[in-house]
Amino acid sequence: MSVATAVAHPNIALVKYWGKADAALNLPATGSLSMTLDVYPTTTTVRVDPDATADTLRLNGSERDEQATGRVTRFLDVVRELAGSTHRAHVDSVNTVPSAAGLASSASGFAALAGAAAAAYGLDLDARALSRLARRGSGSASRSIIPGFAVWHAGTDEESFAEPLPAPDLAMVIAVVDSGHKPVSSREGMRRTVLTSPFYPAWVTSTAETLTAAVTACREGDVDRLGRITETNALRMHAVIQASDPPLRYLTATSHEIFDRVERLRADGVGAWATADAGPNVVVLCRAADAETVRAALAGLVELVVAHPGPGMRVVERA
Ligand code: 2P0
Repeated sequence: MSVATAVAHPNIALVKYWGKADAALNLPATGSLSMTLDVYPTTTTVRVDPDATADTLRLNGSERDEQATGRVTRFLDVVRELAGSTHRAHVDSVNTVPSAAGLASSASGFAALAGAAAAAYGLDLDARALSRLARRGSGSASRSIIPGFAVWHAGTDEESFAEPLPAPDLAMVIAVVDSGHKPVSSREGMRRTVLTSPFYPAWVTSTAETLTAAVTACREGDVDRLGRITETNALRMHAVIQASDPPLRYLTATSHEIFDRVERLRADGVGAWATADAGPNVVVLCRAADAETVRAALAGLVELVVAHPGPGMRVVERA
C-alpha cells in the first residue's frame, strides 16, 4: 500500500479561463494568467488500497456522496492509466478555501490531488506533466501546480500546461462577499455561456489578444497596464456570462460596491484593480506596498484577506 500527501494553494486569474475547446481532455478555448496565493491551502492524502473495491473521498472530515466521489474517480482513472494500475484509492482532503464560492477551491483541490495521486501511484512527473494532469481534474488546477504567477496555455493535450511567468511585486486583497455555495458551478456556467451567449466568440478572440498583452506587461513589470487588463478582462467575462440564457449573474450589489470603491481608489492615485470569478467575491490586485492602503479603503463591508504570491504544489509526505 502506498500513501502520499500534497499541499496546494488556490490561484486567482488576471486573464480568465471561461470556456472549453474540449470537455473530455479539459482543454481551454483560450490561455489564461494567474497568481497562486499564499492563503487557503488544501492538503490531500491519497492511499492506494489493493483490497478496496471502490475509491472513497473524505472532504473536511466527512465522507462524500457518489457525485463528488465520481469526479475524483474519473480523475484517478487518468492517473491509473498512466501508472498501469487498477487499484482503488482512499482520498482524504482538507480544504481551507470557502468551498465553491468562486475562490477556486477546485484549483487547489485538484492540484493537491494530482500531486498526491501521482506520488502514491509511483509516477515520476515533472512540473509540466503534473500541470497537464491537474488540468484533467479542473482547468484552473493546472495553474496551482506553479508558484506565483503562471500562464496556462491553450492548445493540444501536450501543449496545454501552465508555466511560471516573471512578475512585479504584487498582492491581492480578497473581499469575501459570500463564502456559501454558489447556485451555478463554474463548469455549468461555462457550458451555458458557450452554448447560449451571443458574445462568446468575441470573448474568445479578445481574451487571446488580452493574454498576449498581459504576459508582456507582466514580464516588463508594467503594473498599471497589467491592472487595467485585469479589471477589463474580469468585466468582459461577467458580460459574456450575463448574456447567457437562462440568465446567470454571479456579482451582487456588494460586489459592485467594491468595484466602485476600487475605482475611487484609482481616482485618488492608488493603483488598485478589481477582478471576480464565478461568484460574488471580489479580489483587488495592487502593488505589494499598497496592500494595506487598499485593505483600509475596503474595510467595513466584508471580511478581507491579504494574499501574496504563494508556493506551487508540493508533496510533503510519501510512504
Ligand atoms: C479562472 N474560473 O480562470 C476562471 C474565472 C472561474 C472564473 O477557472 O470545468 O473550476 O473544472 O475546468 O477550473 C473555474 O473553472 O472549471 C475557473 P473546470 P474550473 O480562474
